[in-house]
Amino acid sequence: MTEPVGRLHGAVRSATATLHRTAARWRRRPPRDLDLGQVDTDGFTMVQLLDETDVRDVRAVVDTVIADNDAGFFASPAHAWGDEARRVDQVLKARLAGRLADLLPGYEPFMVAITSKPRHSSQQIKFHHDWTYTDERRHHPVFLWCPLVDCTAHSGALQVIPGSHLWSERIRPSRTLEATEHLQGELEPLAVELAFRAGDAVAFHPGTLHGSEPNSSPIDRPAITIALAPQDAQLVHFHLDQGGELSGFNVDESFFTLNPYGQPPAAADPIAPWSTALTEQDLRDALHDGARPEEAGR
Ligand SMILES: O=C(O)CCC(=O)C(=O)O
Repeated sequence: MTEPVGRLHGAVRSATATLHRTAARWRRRPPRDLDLGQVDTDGFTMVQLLDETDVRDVRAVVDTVIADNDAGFFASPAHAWGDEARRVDQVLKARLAGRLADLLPGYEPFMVAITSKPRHSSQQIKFHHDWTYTDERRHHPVFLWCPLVDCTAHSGALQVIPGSHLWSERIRPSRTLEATEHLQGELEPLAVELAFRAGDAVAFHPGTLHGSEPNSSPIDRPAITIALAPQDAQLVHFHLDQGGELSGFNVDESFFTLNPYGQPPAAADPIAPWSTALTEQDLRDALHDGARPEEAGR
């Protein structure tokens, strides 16, 4: 077995073990402390992020935005970048600063986003990665997806694919067609369904594949995503254009709420990409090499 494939099998075995451990733990609330080691090995972990007062205050801010947006799925800044997305980002960063500093000392939130899936929404969010936000050869961000109501897969809770952050070290740029677009049938059986109480969060590596099912419940499912990076990490953005050219830029945190979503910055310091962009073939290779559920003993 080659070294990367061995590493992949190891990650899948470790994630499977975590799955069994975590499944038992989900009957209780997850811990208030974040197990960063588990994010490194398995790509995700659960954490009790917000208390009841936090949930109420965050919900009040989120409701001002989603009240006017009753589409089957609404994400800010992805569907509504600009001043409103920036306001929400700034207000929630300020409101949650204390809790985030306790949870992840040495990290700084660089984006707070809203994802809302109303009741009886048939909208599925296909499995995908998030972008590359820092030089992951040195350090990586941590994402926190936190629903503001209790939810399960049936009501649109996020699902993750354990260990998938280790499938490739290539850059994940903004692009027109996700590398995962044609692989949904292979990815879905690998996903873990998570159950959340309002204020619980899944902390994950942005390279961990994730998605969500329709919200078949009679209850709206508002959620926030908080992206944090080590304080000394330079934020970056990569874009793959229609011609297949990959460009890289140094950006600051305002880029993620103000810039038109998925577009390269109009003016920013260019940087040289340290790899080519992740491809569908990379993911097919990883799936072939050992991420199949039967090989993980599931
Ligand atoms: O909130 C959801 O249902 C999906 C969120 C998501 O996948 C994302 O923000 O990348």
